[in-house]
Amino acid sequence: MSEPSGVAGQVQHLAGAERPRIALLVPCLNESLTIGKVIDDFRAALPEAEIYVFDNNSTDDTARIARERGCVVFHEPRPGKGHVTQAMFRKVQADLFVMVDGDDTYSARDVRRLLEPVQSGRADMAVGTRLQEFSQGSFRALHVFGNRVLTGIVNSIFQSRLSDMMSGYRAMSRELVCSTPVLSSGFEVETELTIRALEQGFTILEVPLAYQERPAGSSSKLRTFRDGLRVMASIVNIFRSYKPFTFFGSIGLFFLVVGLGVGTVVILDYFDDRYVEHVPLAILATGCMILSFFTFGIGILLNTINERMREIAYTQRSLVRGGR
Ligand SMILES: Nc1nc2c(ncn2[C@@H]2O[C@H](COP(=O)(O)OP(=O)(O)OP(=O)(O)O)[C@@H](O)[C@H]2O)c(=O)[nH]1
Ligand SMILES: [Mg+2]
Repeated sequence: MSEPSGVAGQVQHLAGAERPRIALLVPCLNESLTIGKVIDDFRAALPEAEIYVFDNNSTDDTARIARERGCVVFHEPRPGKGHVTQAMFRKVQADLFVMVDGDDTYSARDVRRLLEPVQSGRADMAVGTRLQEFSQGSFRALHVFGNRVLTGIVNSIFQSRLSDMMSGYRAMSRELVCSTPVLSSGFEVETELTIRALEQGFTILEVPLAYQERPAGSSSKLRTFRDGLRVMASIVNIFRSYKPFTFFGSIGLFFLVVGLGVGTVVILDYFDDRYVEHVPLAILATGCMILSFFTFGIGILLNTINERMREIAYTQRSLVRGGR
């Protein structure tokens, strides 16, 4: 993983603050069965944090229960965990952020262990990973498999060594929250957050934690195939826009290899009797070579634009570190 680019600034930032403001962010859709316990547990474990519950058109008592317990409740009209995360990043001001699901699957007892790397400046994002320790029934087998496959793809594209990219329990620095754009609308948001943080050179640290199953009567909002496909699509989109040379270069390489292979047949054909008999192959080879140059060109062009954008992002991050 890359050098902790934001850490020096973060250490300085926190050192200057008497007590960092901590925000606990809880996305909720119909979690009335568990939200009360989640709030009570986190209030006991982290009394200095302000708790924000983000509700999306819940049809049960989630919002009322949270309000009665003195939490700040925001209502987000656009459905989806991604939309809710966008609202969280826009509306809440703090020095340290902790995101946790409202379904009581993550333990409040682990919160300080999760916060510590970010608070001390060792990491910009600490992710509570679940795949080392989880109870029977807390995960559907297909989810474990899908998570491992998708995390593996991201690791190979971004040269990272993550084990659970989709965890909903994470601590983040103010700098990361202020400089990471969130554009996804649904469950692909955790993948997006992870990839964008990696791409910007933020340090991600994984903290293995326990994961327990939802209590009886509480239901998951995750739809295996639909949400799995959305995560896959968002990986492809982010890969294309953040690593354009690798993305378009791979396509260009494919056309180059096919063009050279087919072209060799055509050239040998020509040297045989000074006449090209396989005209369709000649057209195919020419087409492949043109497409290859095209895609390589697009890759180089987008890569150059990306470099410029990175320079702008770097300046913006300096501003985020400097001002409050
Ligand atoms: N506000 C809001 N919260 C949501 C929405 N979808 C899910 N959530 C919340 O996001 C958290 C994670 O959703 P879950 O359904 O538990 O998804 P998951 O943890 O990935 O999947 P499971 O392992 O099946 O629990 C829960 O607190 C949900 O209430 C949404 O559309 N709006
Ligand atoms: Mg859950």
